[in-house]
Amino acid sequence: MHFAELAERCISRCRIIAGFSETSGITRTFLSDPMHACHRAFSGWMEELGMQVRVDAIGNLRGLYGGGRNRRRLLMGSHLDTVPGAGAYDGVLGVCIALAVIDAVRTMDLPFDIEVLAFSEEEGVRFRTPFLGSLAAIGRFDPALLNLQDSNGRTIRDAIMHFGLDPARLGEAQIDGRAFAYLEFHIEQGPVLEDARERIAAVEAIAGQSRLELTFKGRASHAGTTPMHLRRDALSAAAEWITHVERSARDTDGLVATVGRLQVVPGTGNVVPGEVRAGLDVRHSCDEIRIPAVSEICSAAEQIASRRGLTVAIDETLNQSAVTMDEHLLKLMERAILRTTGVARRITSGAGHDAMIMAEKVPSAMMFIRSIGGISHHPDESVYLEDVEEAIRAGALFLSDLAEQGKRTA
Ligand code: HGY
Ligand code: MN
Ligand code: MN
Repeated sequence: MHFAELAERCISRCRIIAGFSETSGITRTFLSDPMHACHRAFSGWMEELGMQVRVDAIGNLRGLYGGGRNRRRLLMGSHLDTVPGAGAYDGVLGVCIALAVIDAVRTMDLPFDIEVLAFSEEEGVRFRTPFLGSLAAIGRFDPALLNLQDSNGRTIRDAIMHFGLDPARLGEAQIDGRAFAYLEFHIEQGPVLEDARERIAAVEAIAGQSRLELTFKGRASHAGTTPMHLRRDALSAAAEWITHVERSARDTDGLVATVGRLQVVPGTGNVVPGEVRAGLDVRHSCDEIRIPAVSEICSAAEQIASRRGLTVAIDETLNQSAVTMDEHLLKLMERAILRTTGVARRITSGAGHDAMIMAEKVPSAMMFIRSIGGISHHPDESVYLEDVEEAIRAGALFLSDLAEQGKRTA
């Protein structure tokens, strides 16, 4: 099949998967029911390639190409879960391109097997903890997480069992010493390639990220009878703090900070809010800037709360260091991209990816595909067919170079 046809098939498959959703838009969270249909579709496409397919205990869908001879393994993959109101390409396109690249190299005599991992949970939406799939794949899934509850009071353990999987077998999800590299294709989710009018790029680093839950506690009271000077308004405190967060990020070069989730209790118009739960997301490519920025933002929350007679509880749910991709694989990736498009750019990812987790265990590389308008985490997220075609072409070149190297060093 030509690269153009493979690219067309990738995009039509992303549209099919987009239809498996918990909502009228695109929302597919960790081990939700639509994930079954998603698995059925991808299992069929993997089986068409002669892959052995299984679902591990954390719900990663895994296809093994060329397996059975106990050879070294190239891992490729991305995630199948989405944010609420997502686009059709974040994560899913990466799994589709991985299968398309395998299809493109089927006639090659590869000296290694390929395992495609379609991760069950990268966004961290349902249980507010990201990367559950890739953490289990590298053996860093903390069993204590099994007791985390979602907004309906269901635990991760419940979700795993409800999906028909066995939490006692989480250890089997771990990759073994046969894995020698991990490759992830992903949309850029930002404006850099669009601005440079380039199609694909090699990712050299992924920004570190902190995620925290802050709970401002004041006192709920009657909106009509409580004078302003006697209030302990949790939402006014949070609002003052949120403007501080924005100012602090604007004043720090390269820092992004977002309060994307706010829960107001009791959340009705005629009651002064007694409690506010806020989700904070802070990122920077340099940990030495991100970590002090997080502590400054947290002390600001404490000062604002105490000045207003409130308390604030702060729970850090993620402190993920910035990660650089493997230099050797990066050079190979640049070569493949240069031979495909004539230009080869290195780019830092502001978005987090499973590659930053896999890189703890195995040399990892990422290829970005241009996001039209830089739009992502939005229904208007889209890609150009020609860019997907170039990504598959460059991916096939990357694999053939990797194979050549493998034969030389065998
Ligand atoms: O939020 C992120 O960085 C990614 O989309 N999970
Ligand atoms: Mn995402
Ligand atoms: Mn993603």
